[in-house]
Amino acid sequence: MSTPVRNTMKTGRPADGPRLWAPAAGLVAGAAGIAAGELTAGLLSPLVSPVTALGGAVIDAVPPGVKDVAVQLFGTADKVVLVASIVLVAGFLAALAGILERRRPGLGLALAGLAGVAGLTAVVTRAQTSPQAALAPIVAAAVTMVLLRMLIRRLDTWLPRVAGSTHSADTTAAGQGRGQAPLARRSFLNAMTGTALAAVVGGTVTAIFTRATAVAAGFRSSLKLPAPATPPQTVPAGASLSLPGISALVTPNADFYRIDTALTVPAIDPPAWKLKVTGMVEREVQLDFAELLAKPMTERHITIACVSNNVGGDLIGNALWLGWPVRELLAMAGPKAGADMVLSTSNDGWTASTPLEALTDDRDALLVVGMNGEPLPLEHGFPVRMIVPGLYGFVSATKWLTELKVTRFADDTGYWTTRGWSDHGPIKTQSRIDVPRNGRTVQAGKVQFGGVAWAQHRGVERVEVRVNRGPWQKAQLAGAISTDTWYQWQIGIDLTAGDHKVQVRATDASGQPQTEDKAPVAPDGATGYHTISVKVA
Ligand SMILES: Nc1nc2c(c(=O)[nH]1)N[C@H]1C(S)=C(S)[C@@H](COP(=O)(O)O)O[C@H]1N2
Ligand SMILES: [Mo]
Repeated sequence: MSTPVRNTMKTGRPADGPRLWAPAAGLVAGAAGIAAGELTAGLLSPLVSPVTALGGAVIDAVPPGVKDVAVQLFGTADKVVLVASIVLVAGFLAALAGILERRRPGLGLALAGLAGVAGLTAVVTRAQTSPQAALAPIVAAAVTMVLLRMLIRRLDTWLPRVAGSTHSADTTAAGQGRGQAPLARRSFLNAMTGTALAAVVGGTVTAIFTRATAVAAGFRSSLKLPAPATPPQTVPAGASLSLPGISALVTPNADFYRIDTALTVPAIDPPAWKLKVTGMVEREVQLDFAELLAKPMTERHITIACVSNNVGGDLIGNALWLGWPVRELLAMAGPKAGADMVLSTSNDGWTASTPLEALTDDRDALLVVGMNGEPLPLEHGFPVRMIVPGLYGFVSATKWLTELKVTRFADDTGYWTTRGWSDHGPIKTQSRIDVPRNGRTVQAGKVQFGGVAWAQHRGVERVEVRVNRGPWQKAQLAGAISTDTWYQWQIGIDLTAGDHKVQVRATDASGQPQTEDKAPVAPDGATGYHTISVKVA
């Protein structure tokens, strides 16, 4: 019993001999947490990770004067300096969390939680953010907290904590701890090694993952889109109705639905990109990115939709696409007689079968490089994708496009067709009620209903609404940008108190109304009327 007491007198508290273990535990826990968060972001939202979001937030917050000084001081290394500073601050906070957690269980966790909230705030306020991007800072904070708690608990077992600064009070506890010291020590050190290893492995995998994305993102942000060579498409003044809650006529990139089979967003450097036209052609043609950008571009609003869009669903969006008509490229190659399909291939191997005719007729099937005035976002197919008016995405909208093979439906099959979906995919006439939302309670009197309707490349002639299967009432149909886009519609209907079922249907320009028969999304698109319930109070 005398040894620990003597130690106490000589060197201070026995428990804090290796004072550095607590901050070290904080550091490895924080590193592993950040690695987990960055890896999550690498998988789900490569454009917005907690670290890059915090960096972006710092850049935005710094006054221009300071920015100039930083650029002058560090030159092009300014970003490296910024990331290094973030790592330093994070390291300091993690070490501090270790110390605090050792002092008082929960205190270090609170600090880690606060850092997580800061990361979350940075992530959700970035322009390129997405709902799934919010997961990364949450994962980072949660992993840090769990590991920190675990490590400090083991440290406490090995070297029991000392309350306050009085030495004698803890002698007994320290003595007890020393009884199990070798075991407890090994348990702590093993956990430290394991955590540090996880952090290194996670960090390395993330770095490999995100490097290519960062390069592609860099090319994208420095890309200057060519101006369209054809006159801009006019948007009629009446195309946008001023009904609160109705879908925007043009969907912002950040809100545009995303559907693909890519676990990670393919990262392509434009200088390395090539598009090949192969198969049943007079001559194979190759096009690189610079050549494509030099072609006369067309800019068109086109509403694309996913075949998996349920009636009333939101897997549909309207954007302004900038691109070169596919028919021009196919004309260079010269499709041979007998060909009836173009199998387009993505950089990641995904394929779509598009009727040759849809790519050679006068519709605006485009090799797209721009979306709503910006270079194509990475997740929407950067640097080049295909957009074809009137066809579901699975048979036309190939992202990260690399090859067009002119072929025959009899000889080749697209990715989803081999999995039970149709080989052709014209978009079915559909309509959707945006306001009021399903299940809402509204005031008795005139209730405003509104939404969107589409029959791409055919056009919508009429939209009607009915209440409780009563007579169809004609809605006001907004002017269209073109038949290739959706239309907004609106109608005011007098409703009395009670529960009401409200339905909408569209009729295309050929006079064909959409069918009431319900069909599932597979194999070629859902049918039926979008039906909502409203409670009138
Ligand atoms: N390379 C590739 N392109 C693809 C897909 C895919 O899985 N991989 N999915 C298609 C489907 S099913 C649809 S609906 C559209 C969606 O395009 P978006 O994500 O830009 O909205 O992309 C199409 N292009
Ligand atoms: Mo789709």
